[in-house]
Parts: sequence; structure tokens; C-alpha cells
Amino acid sequence: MERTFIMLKPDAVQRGLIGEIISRFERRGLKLVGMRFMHVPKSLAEEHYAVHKERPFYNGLIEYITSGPVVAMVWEGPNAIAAARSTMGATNPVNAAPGTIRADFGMEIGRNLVHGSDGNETAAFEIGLWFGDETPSWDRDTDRWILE
Ligand code: IDP
Ligand code: MG
Repeated sequence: MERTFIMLKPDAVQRGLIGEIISRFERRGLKLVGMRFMHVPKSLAEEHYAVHKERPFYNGLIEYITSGPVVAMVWEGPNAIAAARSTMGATNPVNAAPGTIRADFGMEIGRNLVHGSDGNETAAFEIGLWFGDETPSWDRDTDRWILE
């Protein structure tokens, strides 16, 4: 089983798309194991996006992520990282496949609605950073109809 960190960014919250976006992960079969609605302190945003520190878009990215509340989540499933990223679509909405979150709701890379961990190491780092060990395991009764 794999876990991934997913965040609905401030544009998703402001546009009233929380339920719409969460339902896409939920109905696919990923299992929710952590959830927080919160304003992101600047220090947390900077740690989360530390890998992008030297990029020209970094300051704008920190401003964007701290500009309003977000929904931070952890989702679990086999290949959860790749499954979540394919549901999200490419980083730039203009290149995202139709039917993905970023294509269906986004126009520009700087307002792409959702974050998802991009690998095992980043998932572990991000889950620890945002949730510590507060991600409960639970048995889902429908698992046998979703997972072989
Ligand atoms: P990802 O979110 O698909 O993993 P990354 O390359 O890790 O994409 O970039 C992190 C975030 O930084 C993007 O989701 C987007 O919000 C922002 N970003 C990336 N490139 C640009 C850019 O060229 N202009 C503005 N924002 C950008
Ligand atoms: Mg990334």
C-alpha cells in the first residue's frame, strides 16, 4: 500500500471546488486517511516547496499557497502516488488531458488547483511535514470490490 500527500490549493477552495475535486479521488477508489482545512503558514509553504527555491516562480508560488485556506490530505491505495497524479493531470492545465482535474478546471500553470506528491521520497517527506504521524489506518468495507 502506498500513501500520497494531496493539497487542494487556495484557488480550488475559493472557487467552491473542494467537493468536486475530492469526489474524483474518492470515487476512483483511493482511501482518505488524513484531512486538514487550514491556512498555510509561510514557513510551512517554504519547507514544502524548498526544491523550487531557485526557480523564478518561487515567490509567486509561496504567495499563492499562503493566500487563503487549503485542504491538506493523505490518500492511500496501491500506486496511490501515480494514481493521484494521473487524476490531477499535467502541471500546466493547457497540457493536461481532458477529464483530469487540472484540464477540467484550470487555465494556467500558476493556478492549477491541486498538489500531489511526485514520488516515494517526496510523499514520505510531505506526509511527515503536514501530518506528522496523524494519519489513521482504517478498514474500508468496500475494499474487496475495489482491490483484487
Ligand atoms: P507539480 O505540482 O505538478 O508537481 P512542480 O513542477 O513540482 O509541479 O511545480 C510545483 C508547483 O509550482 C506547480 O504545481 C505550480 O503551482 C507551480 N509552478 C510550476 N511551474 C510554474 C511556472 O512556470 N509558473 C508559475 N507557477 C509554476
Ligand atoms: Mg511537484
